Amino acid sequence: MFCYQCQETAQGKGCTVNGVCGKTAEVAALQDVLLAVTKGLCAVTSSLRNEGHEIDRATNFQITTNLFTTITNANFDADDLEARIRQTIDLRDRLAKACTSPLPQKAMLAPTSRAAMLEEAKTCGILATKNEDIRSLRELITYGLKGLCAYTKHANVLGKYDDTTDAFVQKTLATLLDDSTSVEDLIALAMETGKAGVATMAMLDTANTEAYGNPTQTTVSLGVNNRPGILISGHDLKDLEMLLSQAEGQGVDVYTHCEMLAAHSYPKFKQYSCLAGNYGNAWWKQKEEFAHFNGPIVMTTNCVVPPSASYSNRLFTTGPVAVAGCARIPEKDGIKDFSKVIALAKTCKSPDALEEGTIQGGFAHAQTLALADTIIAAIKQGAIKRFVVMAGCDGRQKARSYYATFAEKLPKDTVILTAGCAKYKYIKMDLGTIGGIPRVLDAGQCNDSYSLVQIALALQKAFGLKDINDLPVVYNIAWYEQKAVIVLLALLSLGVKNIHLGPTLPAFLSPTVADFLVKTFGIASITTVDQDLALFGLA
Ligand code: FSO
Ligand code: SF4
Repeated sequence: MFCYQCQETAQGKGCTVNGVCGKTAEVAALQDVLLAVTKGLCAVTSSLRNEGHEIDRATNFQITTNLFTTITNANFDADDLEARIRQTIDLRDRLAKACTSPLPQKAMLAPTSRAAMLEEAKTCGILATKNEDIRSLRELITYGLKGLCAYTKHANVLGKYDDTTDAFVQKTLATLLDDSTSVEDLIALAMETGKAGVATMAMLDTANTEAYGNPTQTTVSLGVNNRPGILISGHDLKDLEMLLSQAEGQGVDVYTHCEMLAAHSYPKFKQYSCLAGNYGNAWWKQKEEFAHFNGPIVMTTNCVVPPSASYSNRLFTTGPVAVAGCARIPEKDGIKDFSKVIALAKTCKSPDALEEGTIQGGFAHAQTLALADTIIAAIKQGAIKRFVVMAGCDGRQKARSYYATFAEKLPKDTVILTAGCAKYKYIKMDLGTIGGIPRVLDAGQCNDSYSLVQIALALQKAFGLKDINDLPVVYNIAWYEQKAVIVLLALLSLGVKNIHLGPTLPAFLSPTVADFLVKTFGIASITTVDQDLALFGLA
């Protein structure tokens, strides 16, 4: 196997035996094949569009979900992946019958058995591209599209679609099969991917806020009650809504985990009395923390970690997530039935308390902009000197303690803007307030980084600045998996410069591609907390 799509890749180079994430070589190979046959399907859909045919939404959704399935920490189930490969080949072959243009040979891989799939993986993985710059750009684009597809899927289940972006995603994936595409063309495609990422995050923001209202400032409990509980994790708000509506009045509480924390701030979810607090910390602590939860756990998206025996019989997966041996919640006509989860919860002890106290959330664009007058006045008076965007992901590596120390050492006249699970490094610290405004403004999930852009654009307008980079904002972003890649490409497409990225730069950037990003956008890696504070003028 070879995989280097996430920040925790082995030795900062690539996982070659087993994934640091827990992915086996077999699962890695099947993910490579799934990606390859999905690109083939995209070559067919793109040719059909060129020939004037329409592609139906079920096909777009299959492609979107396939990409989401191969994201880090989503799918560890070889049988599920094999089934998806078969479905994709069937769909491709059915559609290809109507296609009159010649299709590249690489688009038509057709392994028919598990063994043939594993054999095929040897020819269609990352290292099949020999030129390291082409490989680097192909992977940068692929990872950006994986992140984009994750956000598309969330919007789709809430009834929002963007056929233009779906067509772009498919044409781009098909282009990645074409060996005549130059480095320059691929760089342009990476930038286009960023633009498509902005459109997708805007669509998801509309989907979420139309369905559940605009998040408002909210205090979330970290403690537990004495009723049995269900823990729900991942990013899928539609799954949460279905679970809450089915669990209400059943004598059980529903707790959020990791990225699902953001749900507490939506008006619609506040109406459910069974929605209790947030349990635990960022995804990478789940093995230790889920053992103490005592009740069922539902993973709606990444990040799932292969479970230990102490709770694997309480772990349920759904959507793109799958773990071999764990129960799955299927979907039928848009509905998911959580009755087995609720029934199991009723037989379980209430959760063991991990911590007490509360945290604050809900500072997506509408809530933060409702405070715009106070914020602008504080900037003018010098009470707020700088905003520091610390969005992104958390992870296992010890080097990430940098972000806790960085947040702690920031001058008291700075405000942290955050989104994503990166916040777990500092959201529980008491960093105080400025004129009543918390010094950590949490916009929500990683996709809600879109809110941070909206806030920056509103401040740019309020201060009459020509360039978004003239704002008193610094970007110190932590990345882990591929949703962070689309957020990064989206920020670049909006012209944001000098983003610092850590704890390490992506292994998939070749020296030439890294150099391009450094020279064009001023991207830099982190150093030490003190050096970086000095560099940002925050010492
Ligand atoms: Fe975190 Fe995982 Fe939201 Fe990621 S839970 S790491 S960037 O999936 O998507 O922030
Ligand atoms: Fe390794 Fe990350 Fe790939 Fe898992 S997702 S195999 S940890 S690079």
